[in-house]
Amino acid sequence: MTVIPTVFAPSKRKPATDTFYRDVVQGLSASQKYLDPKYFYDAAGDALFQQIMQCHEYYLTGCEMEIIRQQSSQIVKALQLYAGDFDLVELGAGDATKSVHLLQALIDNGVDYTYFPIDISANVISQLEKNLPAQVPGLQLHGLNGEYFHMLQQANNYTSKKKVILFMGANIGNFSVGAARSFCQQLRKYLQPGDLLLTGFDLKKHPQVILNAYNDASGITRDFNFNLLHRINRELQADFDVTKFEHFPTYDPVTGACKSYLISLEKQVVHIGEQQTIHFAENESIYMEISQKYSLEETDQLAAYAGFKPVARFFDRKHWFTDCLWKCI
Ligand code: AVJ
Repeated sequence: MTVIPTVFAPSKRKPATDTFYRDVVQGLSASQKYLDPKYFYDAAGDALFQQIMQCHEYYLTGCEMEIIRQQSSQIVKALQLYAGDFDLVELGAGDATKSVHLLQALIDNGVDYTYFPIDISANVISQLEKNLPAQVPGLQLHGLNGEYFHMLQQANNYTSKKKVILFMGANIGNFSVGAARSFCQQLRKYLQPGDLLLTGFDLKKHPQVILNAYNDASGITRDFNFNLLHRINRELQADFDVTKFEHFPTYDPVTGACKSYLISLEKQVVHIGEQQTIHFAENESIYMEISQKYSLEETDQLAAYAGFKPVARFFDRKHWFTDCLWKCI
């Protein structure tokens, strides 16, 4: 008879929950506690983020929407000029509310392309495959569900055309400047000379405008941050009491780093499952998220560092946001 030691017994957790658990425990055991903002986006977090995008303080979505709607024909011209014949790949497509305008403009201009939306959420990809062809008649679409770089490689099985990569919504802001450099450098390795990248950057502006965007009066951004604690309670059997934490956004106008923290309002203990006990001192912080803001020079420096050449820039009327078009060199 074989005795299987318990340590080798198959885990009852799903692998996704396993990584979530490990990341949360690692983050909350660090001397500066942190959580990874990618975990904001469960079903409740997705809904809260939709609400954030509707908040009047959260100007980013409106600014980029203005760019894509008002300047889609200029963007199409630039893509044709710099790429010629291409396919379109979108990193983190979401519900593609902004991209549809560009997709439509490309079709209106007779561009023959396939749209490859990449998203980590299987739900997002199946929704896009269901809804987009009706919204944009004539669209050729091939959804890719998985990690950005893995799916970029997959895309090569379906196209040998030049690629235009969309990375919109200021998602690059969720990287520190150093991490953004590594990300762009790695992205460049999956591309060929002549491929294009259109990236959305939130620009440096009056500090109060930025701070308000992450501290809306109705408290939706606060709830968006608290939701991650609720998610940890639900999925990892933890016992966070969100009333004992305060949402604390900060903005440094020199570095452009907009960082959000949750502050423990008292000395307290939080359990995660049966194994983990996390101690909080009064006023101790959890670093939740960075939303990095850039100057135009800083976007150019990032391009140069990672092997891209800036070829065009598109702005909203207020110049609060920019979509930068870079060419792989
Ligand atoms: C989705 C990363 C662009 O940083 O502005 C919005 C996320 N966090 N409000 C951002 C977010 C709080 C957003 N990004």
